[in-house]
Amino acid sequence: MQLDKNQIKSLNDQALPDHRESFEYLSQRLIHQNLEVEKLIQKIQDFQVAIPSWALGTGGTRFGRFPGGGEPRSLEEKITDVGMLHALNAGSGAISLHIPWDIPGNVEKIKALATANGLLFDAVNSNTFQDQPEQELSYKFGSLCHTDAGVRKQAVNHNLEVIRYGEMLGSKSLTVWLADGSSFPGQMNFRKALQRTLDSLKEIYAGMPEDWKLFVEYKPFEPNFYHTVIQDWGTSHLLASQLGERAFTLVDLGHHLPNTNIEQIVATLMMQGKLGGFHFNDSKFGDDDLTVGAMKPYQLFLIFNELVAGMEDKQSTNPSPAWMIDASHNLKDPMEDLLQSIEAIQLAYAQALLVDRDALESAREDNDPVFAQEILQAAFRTDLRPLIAEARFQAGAAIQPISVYRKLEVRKQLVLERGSKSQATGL
Ligand code: AOS
Ligand code: ZN
Ligand code: ZN
Ligand code: ZN
Repeated sequence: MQLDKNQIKSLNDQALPDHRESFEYLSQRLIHQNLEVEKLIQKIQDFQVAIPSWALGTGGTRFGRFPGGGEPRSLEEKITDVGMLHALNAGSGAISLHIPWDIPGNVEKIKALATANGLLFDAVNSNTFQDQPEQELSYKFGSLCHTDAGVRKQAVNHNLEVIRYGEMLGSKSLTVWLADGSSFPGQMNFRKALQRTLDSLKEIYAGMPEDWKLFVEYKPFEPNFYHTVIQDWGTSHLLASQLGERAFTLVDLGHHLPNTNIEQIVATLMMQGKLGGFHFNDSKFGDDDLTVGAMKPYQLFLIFNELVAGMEDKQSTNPSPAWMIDASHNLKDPMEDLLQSIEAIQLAYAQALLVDRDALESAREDNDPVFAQEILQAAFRTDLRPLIAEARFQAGAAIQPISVYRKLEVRKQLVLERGSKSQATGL
C-alpha cells in the first residue's frame, strides 16, 4: 500500500486556514527575536531520523505481546511502512536494518523500493543476542566476550556478514549492541570479558570498508541483571578510542540509570569528536520503551541544546551523528507512535535552534544562572508546533500526520492487506 499524495493534499486543504493563523502568529514572534523563519524550516527539513525496521510491529514485554494487526510481514512491507511515515512527515527518510531479521533477498529490488519511497539505508545492526535456528554455537553466555574463542569467532563473522549486506544496500555504518554480561556476581571475569570484547571488535573494525563507521552502543542492564560488558558511555568511549578514528559511541536515551545527566554525556562525547549515533526514546524508570517526548520533554530539549551547540561549533571534529528512533512499546499503533516520536524530536531540535547562544554564553561567563535559565526556558516554552507543521507542509507532507493517518484509515487497509495476525520480525 502507498499513500496518495492527492489525499494528503486535500486533507491539508481542510487544515490550512487554522494552520495559517497559528503559523503567522508564530512567525511574527520569531521574527521579533531576530530569527530567520525560512532557515529554521530548512534545518527542520534537513533533519532526518531513521526508523528501525523492528519498530513497525508492536513490541511486547516478557509477559505478553498483543499485535495490533497489519504488521509488515517482510522487509518490503517494512520499507513500505517507513515510506508512508515519510510521506506523512517528511522527517523519516531512512531505515535501519537488523540482520538476520531483515535479510534482503533481492538486493536490487529492495534498493529500488527504498528509492521509490525516498528512503536511504542508515546503520545496519547485528544480532548476537539471540540464537538463530541454523546457528552452530549459542550466545547464551555472551558473544564477542564469550569464554569460548569459537563463539567469539562466530559472532565476529556474523558482524562481518552484516557489513557485507550493508555494503550492498549503501549503508555506511554498523551499530553493535551487545547483550553480553552476567546476571550473577562472580559469574564472569569483568576484565577478561572486556578484553575479549575489545579484541573481537578490533576484528570487526578491521573488516569495515574505509568509509564506514562503527557505533558502539552501551546499556547498563537488561537482559543481564548484574553486569553488562559495555555498560556506560565511558566503557563505550574507551573501546571506540582504542579501535580507531572511525569508531564512535552511540547514545541510546533509555540506556541510562535514572537521573543521569545525558546532556552532559552528549557534550563530553562531542567535545572529544566521539558521538557517532543516537537512539531516541523515553522512559520513566529505565530502558527504552516509551514514545520520545512522552515523559521528559525538557530533558530532550536540554540534550538537543548540547547537540546543536556541538553541531554549530566550527572547531568541532565530531561528525554529524546518525539519528534513529529506538523504542519498543506495547500498546500503540506503531506507526502512530513513530509519528509522535518524530514530531517530539523535531520540536526539541527546533527549540534548541531558538536558543540565543551568544546571550547564553555571556550569561555563563557572567555567572548568571538566572538569566541562563531564562534563555533556555524561553526557547523550551515556545510552542513550535506550527513551525514543524509548516516544514512538513512545504515539503509536501501532512500538516497533521496522525489525523491524516486516521482519516485515511491506513491501519484498516493494512489489516485487510496483511491480515489481523501478521507479526513483524523483531523483538
Ligand atoms: C537494545 O536495547 C538496543 O537499544 C538496540 O539498539 C536495539 O534496540 C536492538 O538492537 C534491537 O533489538
Ligand atoms: Zn538502541
Ligand atoms: Zn535499548
Ligand atoms: Zn528494551
